Formats: sequence, structure tokens, C-alpha cells
Amino acid sequence: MTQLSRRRFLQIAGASAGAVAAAATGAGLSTAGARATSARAKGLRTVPTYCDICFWKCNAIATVENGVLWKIEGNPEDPLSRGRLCPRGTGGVGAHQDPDRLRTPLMRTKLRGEDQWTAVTWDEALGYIADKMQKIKAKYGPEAVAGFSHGIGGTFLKHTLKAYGAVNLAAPSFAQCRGPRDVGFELTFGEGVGSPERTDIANARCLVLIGSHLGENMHNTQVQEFAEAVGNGASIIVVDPRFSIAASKAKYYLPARPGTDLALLLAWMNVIVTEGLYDRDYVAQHGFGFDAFVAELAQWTPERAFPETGIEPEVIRATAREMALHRPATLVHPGRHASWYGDDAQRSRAIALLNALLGSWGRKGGFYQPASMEVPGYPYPPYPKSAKGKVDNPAKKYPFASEALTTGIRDATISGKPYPIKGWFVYATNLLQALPDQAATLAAIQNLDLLVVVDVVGSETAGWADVVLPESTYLERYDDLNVELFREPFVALRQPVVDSPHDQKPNWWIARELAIKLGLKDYYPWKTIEDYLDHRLRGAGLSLEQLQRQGLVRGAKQPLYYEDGVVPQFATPSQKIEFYSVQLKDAGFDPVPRYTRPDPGPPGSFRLLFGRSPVHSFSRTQTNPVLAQAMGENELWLNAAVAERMGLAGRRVWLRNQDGVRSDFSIKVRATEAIRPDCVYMVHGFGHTSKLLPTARGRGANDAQLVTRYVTDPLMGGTGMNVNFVTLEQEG
Ligand SMILES: Nc1nc2c(c(=O)[nH]1)N[C@H]1C(S)=C(S)[C@@H](COP(=O)(O)OP(=O)(O)OC[C@H]3O[C@@H](n4cnc5c(=O)[nH]c(N)nc54)[C@H](O)[C@@H]3O)O[C@H]1N2
Ligand SMILES: Nc1nc2c(c(=O)[nH]1)N[C@H]1C(S)=C(S)[C@@H](COP(=O)(O)OP(=O)(O)OC[C@H]3O[C@@H](n4cnc5c(=O)[nH]c(N)nc54)[C@H](O)[C@@H]3O)O[C@H]1N2
Ligand code: SF4
Ligand SMILES: [Mo]
Repeated sequence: MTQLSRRRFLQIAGASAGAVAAAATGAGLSTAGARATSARAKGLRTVPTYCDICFWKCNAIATVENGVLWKIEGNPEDPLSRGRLCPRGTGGVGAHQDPDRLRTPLMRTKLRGEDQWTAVTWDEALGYIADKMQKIKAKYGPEAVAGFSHGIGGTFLKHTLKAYGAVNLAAPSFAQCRGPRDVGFELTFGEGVGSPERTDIANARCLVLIGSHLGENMHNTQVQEFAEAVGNGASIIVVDPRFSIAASKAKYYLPARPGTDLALLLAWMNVIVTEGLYDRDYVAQHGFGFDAFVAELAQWTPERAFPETGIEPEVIRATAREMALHRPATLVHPGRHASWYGDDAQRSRAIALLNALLGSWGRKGGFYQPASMEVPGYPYPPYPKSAKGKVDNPAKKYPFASEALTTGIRDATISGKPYPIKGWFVYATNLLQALPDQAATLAAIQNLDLLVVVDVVGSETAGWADVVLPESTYLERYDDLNVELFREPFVALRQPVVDSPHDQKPNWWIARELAIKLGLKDYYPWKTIEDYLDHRLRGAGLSLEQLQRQGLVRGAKQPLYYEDGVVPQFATPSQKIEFYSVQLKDAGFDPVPRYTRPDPGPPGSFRLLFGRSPVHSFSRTQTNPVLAQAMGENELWLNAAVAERMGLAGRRVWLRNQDGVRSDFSIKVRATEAIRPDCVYMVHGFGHTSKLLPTARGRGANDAQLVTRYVTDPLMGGTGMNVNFVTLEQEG
């Protein structure tokens, strides 16, 4: 790991201890008060809002000096951030100052992808879009316009699209991210783990991270709680082919062979069952199909798992016993980005089952019961009904997909089946970076009559658009309320801190103006966003004025655990925790997860793995000058012995994948002991190729380019992307 990441992590670790101490003594309140008083004395203005550098939505307080954005800090009243932002949130200042920002609406003047643009007015841009949408509707029906979005900023555009009659709306956060995990947990407990995850990390006595790299994955609350758990002496068990930041805190670090987690999970469960270490009362009371589950596990001795995982039987036994020792306060973290190898829903289901054996679901130090406040939605007219249905999962090919599949919409756009898709509205997602197989995304784009991209910068996807709409950043706009489902419920406001520097507009304005141009004014009975927000808040006995002042209002604390009086409820067919799943069996799948060996890849190649940097978010922060200064390009982690044998330590290399695709740009080799010899690793989101991103273009290599293959999860359509292999070609 870099020195930088280590230091950052330690800072967070120290900071959280301070925040906790402050809350315990009630000092949090007086700190906030003191801050506001001293700010006024200096003639500064502070504005509470919530962060959008990632989707954790920490509550923040921005300080403006003479109209210039100066800094962003955590809101001490916020149960999520506990008054501390992660380095990205603090660096959010740079989102406002980003030199690569789009300044005006753009329309292409030449062929798609040739990067020839003309600046137009908002009226021209929205008029063109509305006209095209009406033509598509007349010829193909409104279902032929699809929407892709990521994050809360998409709310109003989705509302306009639904009012128009669109039904195909998807986000990469399902099939490319947490979908398999959510489905694995839903199949087992009848409920997902949510976001923020309902993980009680702070109270865990034993925390198992199996490919969840907290510390690099900077989801704020979790990292703070992780530091707290470490500080409290919790046993940490980390499974990762790479020695992650989390691994450096671990009592047991298991460098398992990539793609073999399921074998390890089955062996752990085998030990816990055969040694009688599981929570018998809990399983007897809440479990369904336990005997059939045990029968399936019998073959999975640690000796059987060893050749698959590379983890010694004695280590498997010792870690299983460690988990059992601390139950029910043993949390096997569900992870978040779970679309890896194509067997991911079953892998996540195995994680759920291990938690079930340990009795941690619903228990302190395991998974708590989250709550949210009642804030009614705005009363809109009903949306038009579609007789056609959606295109992303025809004939329920993936029977357990619980949200729409981006890649399914893409497939339909290419094939024209089950019906043609002719327009894409893309909001705050960079499909060329987020979806596997860029060639397929481009093939789909070539079938469109209309591609609209709403972004803050000229992303790769924007480069292929017909119309590009420049959005105000989160620091310059209102968004919808964040009604948080969390340990402590709260409702929070995002509001403008500073003005947009050019002709950028907020999403709600774009959505409303477009609706008016489409003749859908009835769907916008409110005139200003302030009316909308105040109306919703008054429904909850609050007001916009109060939220503008405080940023958030907290609701009453609710019981969190079964032992506090939460009534166990499982929305599964059996109303119990399903150790054996009849619904999986009926749909032709394994009722208890079964392991299959991953493809080892072509000889002489390395499996391509990727993950997060503590100072960047996906592919969306590389042009942020503050964060680019903290980390300007990615590096390729390569096992030190291998690097020495190949003479590549410190050199720059190009990557070529199994399909002959070579990275456009080279990447510097970081020779390190901290990775297995059979894989390489890089931070996702670098090596931008868009000409509209002059400050980020060509900095490091682009993993998305090399993810030409993926394995689709048969249960729910997730795209396993860790199935690509690369060879290295030295520069020069
Ligand atoms: N190869 C590879 N693919 C991956 C992943 C990976 O690690 N490697 N990770 C997967 C995961 S876990 C996820 S969640 C997805 C993430 O997928 P996406 O959400 O699509 O993430 P980004 O590629 O960062 O694209 C975000 C886009 O939003 C734009 N944006 C930022 N702020 C704003 C704003 O305020 N308004 C508007 N309109 N636009 C804004 C950014 O400029 C950027 O173009 O990707 C998935 N795909
Ligand atoms: N700083 C920062 N934090 C973020 C984000 C960000 O962009 N920046 N993005 C957020 C989002 S959207 C998500 S989804 C999460 C993603 O964060 P995580 O849920 O932690 O998931 P990944 O990024 O896929 O995790 C990659 C880790 O899994 C390891 N790995 C690869 N293959 C295997 C395997 O077969 N078995 C095991 N056990 N490990 C394996 C890799 O070496 C790497 O350490 O992070 C969130 N937090
Ligand atoms: S975790 Fe960091 S980037 Fe994400 S919302 Fe919180 S402060 Fe912002
Ligand atoms: Mo994600």
C-alpha cells in the first residue's frame, strides 16, 4: 500500500476516536456552536449540505469566504459522518473548481464520437431533445427511451421520463455492483443489507472482511467504525488476494486464490457445524432446511478447500473457531461491490448463511435493524401505464433480479428485442467506464436516434452523445431530501453553497424544463424546488427553513437488535432464514450454494483485479484538482518476485488482455510483496480516454478498457468482471 493511504487511514482512525469521545461528553454540540460563532466573527458564511463525492451522503458544512468556497467539513450533528468527512469529501471543494467542467450545453456537429461540438442555449438543447423524444414516441412508443442514472440527483429526471411513459430505467449500482449481494441476502433473510449497510461494525468482536477493502473503500461510517473495532481489540480476519489496508489490521490474513471464496466459506461452515460451534438456539428458532444444508456441507472439509483456495486447513479451522468464539458479535461483512466472478449471488448467499450460523443477523455486533423517518413524497398525478413491460430481463431470464439491469437494456438496444430502444438519457453515470465490454456499449449507442448525457464533465460517454448537458455540481444546487434508513434515522437537505461558475443548471431545473417542453407540465405542480422541498418537509412536521439552517433533523432512536425487542421477521417463503432455498431449487438453481472452480486463464497471464483508492471515487474524481494532487495516476501492483524475474519493477507497461485489447495508455509497475503472483491489481477510474477531459486523459491505465469479458450471474444478471487476464508489454 502507499504511504499516503496508510497515513490517511491512520488519520481517520485517530479522528474517529476523537469524534466518539466528543459525542460521549456532549462536546459535539458545543463544538458546532463554537465553530459557527468564530466563523461569524471572521465574516464567513457556513452552509450545511450533504456530500455527493460518493453515495454515502455524509452531512457536511461548507464555509464560504467572500463568495469563494473555502472548505467542507463534517456536520457534528450527523450520525453518518460523526462530524468527519473522508478525504474525498473534504476534497469536494475541487469539484466546484474543476478545470475540465462543462460550461454550456453542447450539440455534436459531426459523426458520433468525433468530438466536434457547438455550444447551444438551454432552450435549443432541450427543444431538440423534446422534439426527438416526441418522434421516438410516435414511431416506437415511449418505452423506446431508456434512462440510466446513478445517485439521488437522478430523481427528477426519472420523474420526467416516467411521466413521458418510459419504463426502462437502470443504474450500474445493481448489475455492476451490489446486486448479487442484495439478492444473496434477500434469498436467505428475506431482506437486503441496504446502503448504508446495516452492519454493526463498531460493536463487532470479530470482523471478517472477505474482499471488502475498508480503508481503501472509504465509506465513511464503516471506516470509522472499523477503526473503533480495531481500537477495541476486535479480531479481524481478512481474505483478499492482495494485502489491503484492512489486511494490515488483521489478526488473520488469508491471501486466497481469486475466485475461490465460496470454497472457503463452505469449509468455514463445515467446521462450525461439525464442531458444533454454531448458535443452536438461534438456528432452531429461525432456521429453515438446516439438515439438508448440513448434508450438502459435509464434503467441504478444510482439506478439500485447501487445493482450491491455497489456504491451509489449520488456518481455515483456526479462523472458523475464532468466528464462533465471538458469536453473535461476529460480523462477516457482506461487502458491496460483489459482481466479480459470475457466481456472486451464491457467494453472497454463503456469506449470509455463515452469518446465520453465527446468529449475527439482528444481533449486536452483527446486523442491526435500521429505521427511517416518515417523510411523505410529493403528490404527483399517476404515471402512464405501459402494456409492453421492460426490456432488461425478458421472460425473467434472471428470475431473482430485483432491480433493472443496465446490461439488459444495452442488449435490447443492440438486438432490438423484445422491442427497439432508440433513445438513452444518461445522468451521472459513465457507462463506458462502468459497464463491461465497451464495444457492446458503443454498438448499442450506434443504434440510437438520441443520446443525451447530463454530466459535470465531458466523460467518455458524453463524447458519444448527441447532446451534452452541463450540470451544476452538488455544491451549487438543491437535490431531493435524503430520508436515511440507518441506525439513527434522519432527514437531510442538499442546498446550494455557491453559484455555478458558468451556464450549468441543476438537474431539477433540467427535468422540469424538459417536462414543460414535452407537454407534461401537470407533473410539475411546484414552481420552485424550494416549494417542492418545503411541501415534503411540512408533511413531516418540519420546514425547509429549519433544514436550511441545520442541514439535518434526527428522528427518534429505535431498538436495534432482537435483544432490545426488535421482532425477528423474515420475508422469505418459509418466513424463516433459508439454509435451504426451495425457491432456488424450483427455479433450477442450487438450493445450497455450490462451488465451481474459476477459470485459471491463459498460461503466463495475470488475472486483472481492481478496486478503490481512498482519495478517489470510481471514475468521477480524476479531474478534481484537489484529489488529483493527492493521487494523479494509478499503478499496477505486481508481485515483487515476478516483477524481478521479468525486470519490470518501476517500469511502465502496457496491458494486453486475453482478447488482444491493449490499454491505450501505459501504467507504472509497483513491485510489491503485497499481492499474489497470479494476479495484478489497479485502482479503477484512471486512464481516461475522453478528449473532453484534458487534465485526466492518459493518466494511468484504464481497467474498463480491458474488461472485455464478463460472466453473467444466472440468478440475477450481475456482470462478474474479475474474469479478464492480462500480459504486460514493456514501454519502449
Ligand atoms: N472496470 C470496472 N468497472 C466498474 C467498477 C470497477 O471497479 N471497475 N466499479 C463498479 C461499481 S462498484 C460501480 S458503483 C459503478 C459506478 O459507475 P458510475 O456511477 O457510472 O461511475 P463513474 O464511472 O464514476 O461515472 C460517474 C459519472 O457521473 C459524473 N458526475 C459526477 N458528479 C455529477 C453531478 O453532480 N451531476 C452529473 N450529472 N454528473 C456527475 C461523473 O463526471 C462521471 O462521468 O461502476 C462499476 N463498474
Ligand atoms: N475511496 C472510495 N471508497 C469507495 C468507492 C470509491 O470509489 N472510492 N466506491 C464505493 C463503491 S460504489 C463500492 S461498490 C465500494 C467497493 O469496495 P468493496 O466493496 O470493498 O469492493 P471492491 O472494490 O470490488 O473490492 C476489491 C477488493 O477485493 C479483492 N478481491 C478481488 N478478487 C477477490 C476474490 O476472489 N476474493 C476476495 N476475498 N477478494 C478479492 C481485491 O484485491 C480488492 O482488495 O467502495 C465504495 N467506497
Ligand atoms: S464517504 Fe466521503 S465522499 Fe462519500 S459522502 Fe462521505 S465524505 Fe463524501
Ligand atoms: Mo459500487
